[in-house]
This record gives sequence, structure tokens and C-alpha cells, in this order.
Amino acid sequence: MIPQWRLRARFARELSTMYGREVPLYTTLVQVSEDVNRDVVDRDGPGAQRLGSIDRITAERHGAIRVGTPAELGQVARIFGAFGMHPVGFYDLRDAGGSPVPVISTAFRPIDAGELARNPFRVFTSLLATADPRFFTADLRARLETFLAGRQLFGPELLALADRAERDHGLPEPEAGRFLELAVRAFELSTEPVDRSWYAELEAVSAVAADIGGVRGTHINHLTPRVLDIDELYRRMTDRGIAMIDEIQGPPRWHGPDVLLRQTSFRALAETRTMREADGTIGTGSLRVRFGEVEARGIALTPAGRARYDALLGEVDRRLAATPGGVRAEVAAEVWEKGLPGTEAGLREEDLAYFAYAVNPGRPDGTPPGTLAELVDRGWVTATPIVYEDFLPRSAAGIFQSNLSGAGSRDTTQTGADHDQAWLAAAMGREIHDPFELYARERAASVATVAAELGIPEL
Ligand code: OOG
Ligand code: NI
Repeated sequence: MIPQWRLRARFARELSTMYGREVPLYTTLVQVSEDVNRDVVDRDGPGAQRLGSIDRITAERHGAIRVGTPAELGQVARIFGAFGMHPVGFYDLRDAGGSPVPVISTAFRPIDAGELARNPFRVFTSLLATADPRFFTADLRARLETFLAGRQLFGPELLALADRAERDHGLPEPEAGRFLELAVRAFELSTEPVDRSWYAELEAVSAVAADIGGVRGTHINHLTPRVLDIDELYRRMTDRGIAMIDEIQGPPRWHGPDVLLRQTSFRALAETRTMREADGTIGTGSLRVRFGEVEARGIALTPAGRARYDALLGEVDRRLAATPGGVRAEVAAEVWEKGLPGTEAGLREEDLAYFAYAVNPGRPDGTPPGTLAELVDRGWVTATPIVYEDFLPRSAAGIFQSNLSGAGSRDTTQTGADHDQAWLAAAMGREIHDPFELYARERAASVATVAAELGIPEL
């Protein structure tokens, strides 16, 4: 029996091979990331691996896909469920920042620490909000939903194998190999002709709507390796003449610890596609839908830390609006120096970030102090940062821009469809986990172990 984590690791690896074949610039991005990671490990020594072993980081990827209907999302959830990946978090990108995208999203990923350490593969998964009248008129919505109802993204053999793997927590060979082959194929770019006028009609609303509802398949639209120094990566890619999006999304470069998530991407490349013209003839055209992204992960923030992060983002926006010509990275670094403790200890003391605790093998003798803070201060217990495993809505909206050229259209006289987390969970028939609860659970488990080992009744 091949356990789910091995299936997941193979899935990530085989998707990466497939995507590298289809989008060669992605392979360059992976190579540059690996070079940067090697250099950072040489430069910073063991400290470079504080947020994950270099083995985990080298294998680490996230991908993104987009689907059109709740039924399709339910099927995707069965496939990812087979790999031990569960829906976590809710992202409403219809209103995120200044750049609305007609989707709501979740991320499928492992949810416990052991599984994450084995392989943390995650997929950001978006559902087109066809029922949102700000984006789609009743007429367009009806035609779009009919089109979507008539396509099949995942065949019965793939779904049957997925259900079996999820139920049995793995698959034997040769079924495992067959399942992986079908799963990877389901996310390749389809070679079927694209109906040019239908695609263009949706593209006028949003390039994301066209990418989802204008074709008869789904596909990985980017894969993201993890890098230990994203500023250096950005420089090296730019030096090679590769067009990156304008900014690194998320927290700025600053003197304090890495927190949450910083991301950047290269712009989607024009790819030749077969097109069906209005008169039924077949021609060619080009579409920009697939890109490459890279990310640096930091410490997970508590709700208080996250509220602080959102407030700092707002403060940076306000200052930039007040000083035309200001450089975001500089303004942000300045705001951050004042707004957030610059050390792990500071983040821990103000309960702004999550840490996992363990008894220090070289602890002092005698009676241990009775609080976690004292235990750490006096060397009884170590505090290791818990890595942020999720996404950020505003950054995601920025990353979506990697394959959007126009702003699209929106009817601002309409109010949006009421799609919240509960709606999305019901649509796919699965619970959506709350990221904060998962981090808090990991922290609590580590504290309980420390308390038991040191014989302290309550910590
Ligand atoms: C998803 C964009 C969001 C991220 O890393 O924030 C994302 C998409 O383009 O479909 O992947
Ligand atoms: Ni991404």
C-alpha cells in the first residue's frame, strides 16, 4: 500500500515535471530558486533552516487551479482528499484590494504537522462566481452555466480511484500509478480548439472568467517553488531579462523575522492555441494563461498578529496615497519597523505569532518555573516558529494579475451574490478548516507535551 503522503509527494513531483515541460520558464524559475536556496544555506548556516528543512523546502510547491461549478469543486475535493489534502481557509477575491476577480477560493493542503513535514503540497483552488450579478448578466450567466454543465473535467475512473485512496488512506500498485497518471493528465492544458468568440465574450468580463468558462478543461495555471531569499530571486530573474510582476506581494523586506508569506511571479506567456472561428473553421491564436510564481514563507501569525498585519497594510496604503511617488517597499519597511516587534521573542511575548514548544534536552536542574514565558526565558523549553501554510487574499489578488491584461468589467449598480465560507463548504460538501484553529491546535499539543514531560499540571 502506498500511503497518502507518498502519493501526494509523487503528485507534486509529477505535476512539476509536466508543468516544466509545458512552461519551460517555470523550470528556469525552479533552478534559480534552488541556486538561491543553496547560497542562503551557505551564507546563513543552520539558521536558514529555522522555518523548514532544506529537503522539505526543495520539494515544496503549491499550485493553483480554477473551476466553474460547485459540482466540479466537489470532484476536485475528492481528488485532493485522496492525497490527504483538505480545504483550509476562505478567500473572497471579488472585493480584494483594488483588483476584483470573480472567484471565491480555498486551499487544499495537509492539516497536521507530521503530514506537512512529510510533504506540504497545497493547491489554491478557485470557483467562478457565475451567480454574482456584478460580473455576469442573467443572460451570460445562463449560457455560461449551460456550457459548464456540458463539460467533464474528471473521468469516472479517476474519481473512483480517488475515493478508494481516500477511504483506504492509500492505494496499492498498480492502481497508485494509474491514479497519478490520470490525476496529472486532468491538469494538463487541453489541446481542444477554443471557441474564439465565446472566449472573447467572457474575457471582456474578466480574463479569469474566460480561462475558467471559455474552455472545456481545467489546468494548473501556475506552480510555485519556495525560496529562502525572495528579494535575491527577484533580482536574479530580472537580471535574466524575465518580466516579473511589479512588486513582491505581502510583507516588505525588513530587519525582523519573516512572517506570513511573500510572493512574486513572472507574467503569463503568450502560448499558441488552436481556435474555432465563428464560421466553424479552425485557426490559431494565442492566450496568456500560465505563469510561474515563487514564494518565501514565514511564521504564522495569531489573530492579533494578523490584525496587526492588516492594519500595517492599511497604514502603508494611506502613506503612499498621501505621498505620490513614494516607493512602496521603502514606506512599508519604515511602517513595519515601528509597527511590529523585530524579534521572534517579541512576537511571542505579545502573542502575535504561533510557536511550537519542546523541552530543551539541556535544561537546568531544579524545579521548573510555572509559566511558558519563564520556561523559555530560563532555558527549560525551546520555542520554534510554526510556518504559515496558507495564503493571503490581497496577495492572491495581486498574483491573479499575472495573467490579466485589462481591468474587465463590473456592474457596480448590483450587489454581490452572498457567497461566504459556509456557502462554499456546502457547495463542495466538505468542511473548510479554519487556519487559525489548525495553528492553535499544533501549539496547544506542544504545550501539553511540555507540561506532561515537566510534570507541570497547567501551562
Ligand atoms: C490563484 C492566485 C492566488 C497565490 O499564491 O496567492 C495564488 C490563481 O491565479 O488561480 O495562487
Ligand atoms: Ni500561487
